[in-house]
Amino acid sequence: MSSCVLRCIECGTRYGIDEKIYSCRKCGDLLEVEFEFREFKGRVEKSSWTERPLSVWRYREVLPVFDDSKIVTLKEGGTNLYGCSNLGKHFGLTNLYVKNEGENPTGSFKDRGMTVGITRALELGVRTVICASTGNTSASLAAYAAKAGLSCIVLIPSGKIAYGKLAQAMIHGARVVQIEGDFDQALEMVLQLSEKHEELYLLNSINPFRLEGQKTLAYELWDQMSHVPPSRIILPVGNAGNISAIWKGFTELRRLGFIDELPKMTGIQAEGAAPIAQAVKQGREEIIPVSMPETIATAIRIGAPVSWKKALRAIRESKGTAETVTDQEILEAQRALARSEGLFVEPASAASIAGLKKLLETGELDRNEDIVCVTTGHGLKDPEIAVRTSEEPYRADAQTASIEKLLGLSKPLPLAVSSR
Ligand code: AN7
Repeated sequence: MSSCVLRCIECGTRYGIDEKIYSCRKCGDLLEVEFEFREFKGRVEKSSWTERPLSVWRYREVLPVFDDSKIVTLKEGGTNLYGCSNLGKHFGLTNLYVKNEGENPTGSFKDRGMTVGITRALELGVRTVICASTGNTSASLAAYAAKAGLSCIVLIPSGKIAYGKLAQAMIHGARVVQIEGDFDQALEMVLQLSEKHEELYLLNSINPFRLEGQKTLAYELWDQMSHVPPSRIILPVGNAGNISAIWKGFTELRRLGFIDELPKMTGIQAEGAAPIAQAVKQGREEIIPVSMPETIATAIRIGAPVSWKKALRAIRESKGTAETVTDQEILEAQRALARSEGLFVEPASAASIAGLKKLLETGELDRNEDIVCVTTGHGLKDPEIAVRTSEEPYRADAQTASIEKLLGLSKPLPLAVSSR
């Protein structure tokens, strides 16, 4: 590990890496981990990375962890990159890939951040971790806290969290608090609680160490694509940590001299919860929070994304864009991916595919681009939606004859007659 500091993204004030702070004391803006890359060069070798398994910790040298003995891992990262020629053909695309983050240990990309965040919690000597969540963050935090022997508190919006995620937080032993309010209110509360109570360590994506883990998606993609990053990355955006983290990963690869071209970061939001996409479309410097966010993709039902400034910078600096999609478009995309590629992703994740379709229709994408859609969470997180939006199962009594009749198998098959 090389030396690093925490740096305010707005006023540039630097803080020691061991300070337990979540925002700049001078201007209140977001912090990020900044590496001293000059002394890094020559020490980080592509070849030493390739000897290790594809995973978050393959990139150990660019992760801000100081004591290897404290690393808490459930073997996160190393998710597959699928060439999606069936769906690609359907859209008229030559190179479409899906990076399937649902393959992480708790079924979402959050695990990349939690392995680093929880390790950091151990290094700081805290006993209790806390987060607000639309579901996946709480599932991931609960699992990693369990592995680390820490106690865990999660605040979730009542009734608006997918069942699989709730089950995970509960079985891993988190203290789950359902609040009468939405995610944005829950986040506001954990921010206040962690400022007030020194013993709580906040692991939402405002915590820069979490984003350090999540940036490894960029490093992995670069490795999986023979060291040539795609021209565009499309991903769902909620609290906007992930798009910011992935962009940071790519800019670091450039600073390390490993790449020249950077991908266009393209964020997709649900129509009813799209403050960032609206700011991009309207060319505004700031977002206008959405007060009553609504979408079937509960993971991204967020009206006041904390990392909005990092995300807008990522989108603009990369010459990317942002788009909104309707719930209907999200569900159609979920089904299309499941039926053409065999990949079952949760609705929020399918927003990336729905966004791709929409950007092709509006002519904003070039059909020859190398496009990677990031699918952020597994479909089994939210089985209710899949059941509700699919054809009902047939019903039959337990008789072979009934099934033959039902499926039209009762007549003997006609003999094959050669047409030649
Ligand atoms: C499947 O779990 O915010 O833009 O509290 O679960 O980095 O917030 C989840 C977010 C995309 C958005 N896809 O990522 C939470 C939470 C899935 C998600 C996002 C989430 P960010």
